[in-house]
Amino acid sequence: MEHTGDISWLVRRQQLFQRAIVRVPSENFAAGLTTVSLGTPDYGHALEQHEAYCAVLEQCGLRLTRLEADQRYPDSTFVEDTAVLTKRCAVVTNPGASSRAGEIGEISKTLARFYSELHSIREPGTLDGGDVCEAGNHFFIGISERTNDAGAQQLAELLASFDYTASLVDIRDVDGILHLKSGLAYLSNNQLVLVDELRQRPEFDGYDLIHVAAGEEYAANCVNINGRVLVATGYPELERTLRMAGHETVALQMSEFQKMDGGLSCLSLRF
Ligand code: CIR
Repeated sequence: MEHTGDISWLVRRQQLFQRAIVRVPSENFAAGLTTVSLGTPDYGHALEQHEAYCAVLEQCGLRLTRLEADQRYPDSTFVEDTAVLTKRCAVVTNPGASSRAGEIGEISKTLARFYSELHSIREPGTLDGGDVCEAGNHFFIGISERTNDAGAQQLAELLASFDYTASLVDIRDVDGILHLKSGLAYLSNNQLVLVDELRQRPEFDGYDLIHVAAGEEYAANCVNINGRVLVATGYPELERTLRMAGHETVALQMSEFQKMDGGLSCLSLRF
């Protein structure tokens, strides 16, 4: 087939991503929430790193919807937390941090352009997209400081109505991870990347597990986009392991987002 730049035929065959929504960091990005003590992010560097991230998404074949920076919500560049996107439906979340609740307004409007099946998580449920790990037709939903039981149950029921399965993974006793996907990623072909503290969990039995070495935990939040695995720069063990498992990797500088508890997946909504 002649290459025209249109990859929709490939998407249909391989269930790949066509689009992503991103939001430029706002000038007051450093005023967002964080649990780590890695210093104050530099806004200029954050913009550069965000731009490099967007460029890689485009190189992976995605068409981007770039939302403007929104000063009202310093964490709003972490768009992943505001929705869960699947091939069959989209679910707007109810973010667990009150300072982030208003982020869903513009995301809902944006998603309405692309999805006819658009649903929402409602009070008393709270849910952050960072707690939802899609693994083919199955979804792992983390119960965390942000996602409560009610939110996780609502999502599991919504997903079931679209013929997806889900299992809940309580991570409230796992140190050092804000969201489930801070320590877990699904790549493809039954492969899960995960930090040591999650490796004994029965929920992951039956998957091929790729372990993240001690000291490289931040890199567990990697993303497979149309056959390329994006990983944070500076974690050579994981990159080597991924390559040995047959993956092409692309390393991206994430230092400024890491200072605000954000990883690679958090910066986009892919669909
Ligand atoms: C927050 O605490 O909500 C942001 N500073 C970081 C969110 C990271 N999002 C993610 O892991 N999905």
